[in-house]
Amino acid sequence: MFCRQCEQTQHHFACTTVGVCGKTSETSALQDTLMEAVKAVSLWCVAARQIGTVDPQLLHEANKWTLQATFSTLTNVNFSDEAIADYIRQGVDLQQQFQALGLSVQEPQLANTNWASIQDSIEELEEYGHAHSLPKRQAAMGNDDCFSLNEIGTYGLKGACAYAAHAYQLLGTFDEEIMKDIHEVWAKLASNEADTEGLLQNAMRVGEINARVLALLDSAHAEKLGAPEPTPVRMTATEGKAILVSGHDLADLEALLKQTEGKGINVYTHGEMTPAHSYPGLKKYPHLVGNYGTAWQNQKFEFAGFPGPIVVTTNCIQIPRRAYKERLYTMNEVGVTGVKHIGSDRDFSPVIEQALEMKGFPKTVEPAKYHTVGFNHRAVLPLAGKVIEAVQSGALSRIVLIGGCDGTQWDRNYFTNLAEELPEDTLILTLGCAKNRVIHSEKLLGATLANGMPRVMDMGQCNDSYSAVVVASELAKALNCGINDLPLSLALSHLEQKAAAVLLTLLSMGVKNIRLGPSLPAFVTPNVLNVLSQNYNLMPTGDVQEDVVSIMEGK
Ligand code: FS2
Ligand code: SF4
Repeated sequence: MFCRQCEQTQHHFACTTVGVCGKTSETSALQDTLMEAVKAVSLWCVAARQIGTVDPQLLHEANKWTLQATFSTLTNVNFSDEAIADYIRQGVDLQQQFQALGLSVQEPQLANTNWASIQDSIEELEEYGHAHSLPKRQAAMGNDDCFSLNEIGTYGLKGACAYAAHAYQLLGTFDEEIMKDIHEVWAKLASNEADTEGLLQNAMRVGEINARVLALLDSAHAEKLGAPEPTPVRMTATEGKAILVSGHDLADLEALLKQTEGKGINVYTHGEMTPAHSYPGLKKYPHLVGNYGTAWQNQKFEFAGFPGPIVVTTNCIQIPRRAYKERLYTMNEVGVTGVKHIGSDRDFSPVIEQALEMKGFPKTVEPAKYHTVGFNHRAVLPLAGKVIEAVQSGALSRIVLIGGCDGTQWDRNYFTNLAEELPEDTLILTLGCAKNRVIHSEKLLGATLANGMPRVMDMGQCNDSYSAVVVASELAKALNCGINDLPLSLALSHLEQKAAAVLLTLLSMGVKNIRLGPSLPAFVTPNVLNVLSQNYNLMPTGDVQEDVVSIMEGK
């Protein structure tokens, strides 16, 4: 195997024997095969749209499959060989339906791969992946810098597909323009052509596509569940039977809340699900009692200690311990061999039954602890006047956005230390799992600015990154300046491919001076990094004290 798609990759080089995430060489090879199938189907979709007369149902199925199959290959999503092989088989079926239309495609060799001959045996599907592993594709391109640009586009587009899959979950429909663009970019990434300029533009196009996907997701959330509003979330246990929900998918949580109504079961959020409490359509359920635990990387201990079943709707899942495997349920693109999977009908009966059989929490923890979520752009923008006044009067020196992923590495403490060392007249916005590096800080708990505004405002899941884009753009408009002239600094903690998509979105908007850490991606070559530093002043996180000084100087 050779996988380096995430920040935790072995020795910051690549996972070559087994993934740091637990992914086996077999699963990795199957995922390589699946990604080749995604590119092949994308080539057919591009050709089909060009003639414009293809059965809309076939395109709908291809859209859905593209997003879900791609999402299954993100870090910490699917460890089940059977599930990955099923996605490949569905892709073969789609490819055959397109082939039957007699279209002509851009990369005939890939699009016409005779998958049908290998699809019956999982070993052969795996063999195909080994034969098309990353080093082999890199050698075929023959230019490491171009391949690095291809990987940047690939991982960013994986993230964008995951966000688009979330939007589909909520809306049940696709934005055809977005899907057309996604398929065109996959088709471009299918090529071995060492086209530096084209691949760089392609990476920026991924960022631009992802901006539209995030906007769609943002409006889908608000349309279905109401505009998020600042809401204190109980972070301690309440006596009674319990179900824990992790991942990002709010439609799944809503379905579970409906099915558990009046059953005497309390529902808790975990990890990226915490911001769910800010949506009127979810917080109206009194049995959504609070949040349990912290970020995804602590799940092996936290899930083991939870006295009820656990549902993981999307990333990030870890290969479970025996201590809770029997009461773990996956959904959507998530999969682990031997773990029960809730189907697309969202029938939570087995989860509810198991929760009723278990004891739940023996008593309510007092005094309770709370954390406020819900500073979505809809809640922050009304404060813009106050923020601008504070900036102009000198009461607020700088806004620092700390966003992205969390993970196990000790050096992610950088983000906690940064937040704690920033002067007291700075406003800290958090987004994604990275919030966990800030919200548990005793030093920052309850801190306010001189004008009474909270010093730390959490804007939501990484899925809500659009909020940061809106707030920055609107503040720039109000102050009549460019985004890079705002008293705003960004520190991004990256791990997986959704973070790559968000980073490309910010770069495609021309945002400069982003600090990226705790280490730089293994797939960025020194030459490509030079280009990104020259064009965007993208820089690695460094020494906290020195970074605080630079940030406060606007560098
Ligand atoms: Fe966190 Fe993991 Fe949200 Fe990432 S739950 S690191 O995949 O998607 O952020
Ligand atoms: Fe390694 Fe990350 Fe790939 Fe898992 S997803 S195998 S940790 S690089």
